[in-house]
Amino acid sequence: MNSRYPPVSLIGAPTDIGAGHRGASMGPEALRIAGIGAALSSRGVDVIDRGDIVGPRNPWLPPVDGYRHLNEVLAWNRAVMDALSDEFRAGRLPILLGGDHCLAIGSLSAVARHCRETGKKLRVLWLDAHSDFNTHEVTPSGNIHGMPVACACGLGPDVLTGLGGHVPAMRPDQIRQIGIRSVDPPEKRLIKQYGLDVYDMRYIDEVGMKRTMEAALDGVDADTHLHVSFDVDFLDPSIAPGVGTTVPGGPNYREAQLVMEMIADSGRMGSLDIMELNPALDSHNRTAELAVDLVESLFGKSTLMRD
Ligand code: 4U7
Ligand code: MN
Ligand code: MN
Ligand code: MN
Repeated sequence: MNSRYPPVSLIGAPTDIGAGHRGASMGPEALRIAGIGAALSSRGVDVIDRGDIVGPRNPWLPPVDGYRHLNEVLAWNRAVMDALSDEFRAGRLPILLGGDHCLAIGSLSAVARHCRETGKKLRVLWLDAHSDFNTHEVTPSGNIHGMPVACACGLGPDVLTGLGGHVPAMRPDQIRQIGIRSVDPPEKRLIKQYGLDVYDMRYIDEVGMKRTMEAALDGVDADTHLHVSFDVDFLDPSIAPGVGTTVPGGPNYREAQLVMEMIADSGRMGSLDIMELNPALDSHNRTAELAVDLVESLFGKSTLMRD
């Protein structure tokens, strides 16, 4: 067994309850079929698949007061938060297999609570084409997968912002967003108001991925819990077509690999979300296979000859 990593638990959350397209509910199974469990075992990681969380079906209704499916989103996120909290208490590293990105409300709530309980510092790396900082007042869609970061910062309905028992769950300065290239205009104003640290694609183009990641990981030390929330639409759609909300101009394979390798080098990743994979829009499961390949890099598979 690879002693560099704590034992890992895979937790499936098969729902598209917060998304604007159906199909992310099939994400967990596609990641399993792409071999996520075996890939981790082959890295020497001790891994258990806990199976799938159960929650309400998707009634596919229009938004009410700027929220689509708020009650169902709450039920799923409660279950996600409880499942992750159990893993943290058992000293394990949970990997949440989404499912759409609204479920990060539950994972961020659990991670924040875990850090409060253990006194660890929290750093969230948000790998996404989108900032997910919308509120019910400004959302163009009502889809709650566009709101999890705002909820974590205390901006959203009380039932979601209070999920982990502390509002806000975290401060904006604990979050670094990477790969951003689609932000709605009022969302942009909120991000500036809250002072979120955003490494957008323009920044990455100008500065390069290496220096971007050095900046995003700056200050991460032995006392830090690093949570990685990986929205698969972070990747350029030419390599990752299997997502509902593609945005051109994302990181290519080598840039994405470098992101994962540098996170691995930090040695501090304590939890991971793999979100928004939509097998209904994929071809031959290649986006799932790419996600699994990148997870191997996150767990230390290196392209370096120097190590
Ligand atoms: B994802 C959007 F309007 N901003 O709020 C919205 F562009 O989890 C998209 O990052 C949100 O994939 C995308 O609906 C949410 C839209
Ligand atoms: Mn996204
Ligand atoms: Mn997202
Ligand atoms: Mn999406």
